[in-house]
Amino acid sequence: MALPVDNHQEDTIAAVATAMTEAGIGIIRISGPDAIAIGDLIFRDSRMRRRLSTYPANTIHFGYVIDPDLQNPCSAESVSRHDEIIDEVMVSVMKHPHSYTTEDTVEINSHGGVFLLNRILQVVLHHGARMAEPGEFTKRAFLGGRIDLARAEAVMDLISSRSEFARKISLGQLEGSVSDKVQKFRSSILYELAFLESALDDPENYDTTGYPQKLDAKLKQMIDEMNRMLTDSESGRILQEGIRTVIVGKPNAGKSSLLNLMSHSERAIVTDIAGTTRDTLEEQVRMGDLLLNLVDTAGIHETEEPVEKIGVDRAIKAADSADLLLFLIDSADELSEEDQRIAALVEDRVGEGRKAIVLLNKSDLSPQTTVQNIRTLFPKLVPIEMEMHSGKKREVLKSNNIPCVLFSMKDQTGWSELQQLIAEMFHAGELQSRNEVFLTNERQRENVRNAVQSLALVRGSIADGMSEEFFSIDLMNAYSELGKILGEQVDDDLVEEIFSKFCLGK
Ligand SMILES: Nc1nc2c(ncn2[C@@H]2O[C@H](COP(=O)(O)OP(=O)(O)OP(=O)(O)O)[C@@H](O)[C@H]2O)c(=O)[nH]1
Ligand SMILES: [Mg+2]
Repeated sequence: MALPVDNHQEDTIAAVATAMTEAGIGIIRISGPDAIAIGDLIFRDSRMRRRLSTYPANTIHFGYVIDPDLQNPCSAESVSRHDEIIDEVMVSVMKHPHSYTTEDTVEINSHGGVFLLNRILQVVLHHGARMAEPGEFTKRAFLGGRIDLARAEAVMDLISSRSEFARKISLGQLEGSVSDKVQKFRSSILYELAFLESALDDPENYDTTGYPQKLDAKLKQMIDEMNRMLTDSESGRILQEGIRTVIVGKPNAGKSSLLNLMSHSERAIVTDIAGTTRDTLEEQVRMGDLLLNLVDTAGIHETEEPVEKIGVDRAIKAADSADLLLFLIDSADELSEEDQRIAALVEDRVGEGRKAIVLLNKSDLSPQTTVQNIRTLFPKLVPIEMEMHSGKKREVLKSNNIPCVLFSMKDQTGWSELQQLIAEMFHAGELQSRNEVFLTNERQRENVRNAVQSLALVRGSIADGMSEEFFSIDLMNAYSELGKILGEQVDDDLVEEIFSKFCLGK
């Protein structure tokens, strides 16, 4: 049941591995059985000699990429005057199995630029390579048995990571954190399977008294661990993809001002006219190590005006999909029915397990709405002391897990409290410092959920007092579900689908 080792890819693939834009350097990667031969045809050393096929593995050389004159082929010693020099380059030569793909690989470091890179790629393709598909280099590393599927997926996650947290967990997975953990579960299961098999084959020499209870305890522990991985990975997912943070409030509460403040931009139009924002507006912002997908919405209020109505519907829809709601209340205005309505919506979402923070905004102006008035919206509001990272203590109000912060865009009152609350709510620091193993995608989570289910079935059989031979099938199912995370026995279609999401040249 080893990983698929199918190292005999027939064709040689090539692609530009760096971004197709004007840049200092660019890399064209060639991998496959003819990589060295193709490199040999199109590379000349500093004295215009054809030498690439003689270079030892893991070496890098200065020279030229040429468009060879096939009518007058040049030998290892001769110099052809008809070859056209395309660029001055460095080439590196790697040989099977010690390369990224496990195949013979030649990498050409040329100057950057779309035209130049394409020109070199054309020469490479013209001399026997085929254009690589997205992710095909990494797919070959997987098929060559160098990395398992979880690690291959981590490569893609690492490339697309957009925050420090995402980078850390992808790198952890690339280095094997998920694979090792999954292997550990699998060896424990395999041990039990082997024991059961032996005990059934040779009942005289294996005493199974008390075994089901022991197995049950082990399975319980394993299930707990897997469930914790699933919960952590949900928080991990939010942190990795960005916390969907939706700003809600009645018209003029300061929602667009908050989006601008958090994104350090003038992205949203801000005026003192109620109803300025009519559509939802999204902006990705970084806050410390966190990534927020911030959504500004139209002020929620009763209206018959058709465009506004659509805007309000969109605001409510956005609130439904939020991980975090920021509810802005205008303290310079009296509390209104709209605030009541939005407060009810916020409480509903929190009841469903979402997070919310109330910001009593415009605290720099003379207050029409005070904390006392807020109690009519959130009756259980009580003051709590919050220890700030700076060591200072600050008072924040809280009602049923909804903190309420005195805020102002003008003098940035409450800004550090807001930042700290968000970080705490999403356990950012805790998750990062625990160095936990994160399942980084839905495919892996699904496999773990299935494994948990199969193990729970074994526990059910134990509880029902069934005999040992009934345990094996479900144990085996859990074992193979976990194997799928590593890429064992997965369908070709799934492999295709996973790698097709990669970028070209990786
Ligand atoms: N003094 C003061 N004015 C603020 C504060 N926040 C926002 N404002 C002002 O309040 C007005 C409305 O701000 P917006 O950000 O446009 O409010 P909004 O909630 O997006 O409004 P709509 O898009 O109409 O729903 C603007 O004139 C802002 O300058 C604040 O903390 N203090
Ligand atoms: Mg607005």
